[in-house]
Amino acid sequence: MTELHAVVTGASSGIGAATVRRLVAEGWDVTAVARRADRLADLAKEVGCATFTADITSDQDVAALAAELKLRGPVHALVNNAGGAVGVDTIALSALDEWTQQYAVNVVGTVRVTQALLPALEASGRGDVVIVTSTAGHEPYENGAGYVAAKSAEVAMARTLRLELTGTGVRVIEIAPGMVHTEEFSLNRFGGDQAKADAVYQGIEPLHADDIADAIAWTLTRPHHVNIDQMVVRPREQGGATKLVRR
Ligand code: 8X3
Repeated sequence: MTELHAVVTGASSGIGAATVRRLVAEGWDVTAVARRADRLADLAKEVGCATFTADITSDQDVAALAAELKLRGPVHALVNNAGGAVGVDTIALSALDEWTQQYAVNVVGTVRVTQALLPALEASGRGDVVIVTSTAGHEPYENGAGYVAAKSAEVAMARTLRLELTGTGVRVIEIAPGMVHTEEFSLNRFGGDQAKADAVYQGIEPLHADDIADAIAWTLTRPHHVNIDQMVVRPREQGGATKLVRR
């Protein structure tokens, strides 16, 4: 069998980069996609993946990605990981552009890339669409409703897509991580305030990007008649979105 080809978005750091490393280590041919070309170049040098620089909120970039991938052959897995949170205000005080931005990246961006790559995934004869959502899509919490809402929409999108693709040979797999300590997630949420970002992870062992890459790789490597619909992964000390036990 020819090598399996995976495309990973949001691959320049965090869960995306960890997933690229993990899939390459497991023998996949991987195309890493992100906005930051310099980080992609470093990752390519480190692990030997292919890269494509694209912003998933751009129709033009994603069309170019699909065209490039068409030349490279079939796509067996798309890992929709790009996304993130912005802002920690209440609904009453939150900025509308933060809502728009979070919806544009997490929801519409994921739909855009999925639409563009579906023909290649179906043509592969054994496609997988992985959607990295969040526990925020399953359980609301205060001071982050723009993210909670966007992730809830992504969860709904994954469930709908699975129904629509049943019978096509394409699996739809949702991975919903709880608290994962990555270099940038909380930093972006807190608008670049490193001290506030660091405080999120104090007194608890959070998940690490590798833990989620491990979950993604596991779901992708089940026999193809097995669809892991949804996997919720939390740190042990996070019993729920609003229940954290710190040391
Ligand atoms: C990230 C998890 O708890 O910050 O998706 O919403 S949380």
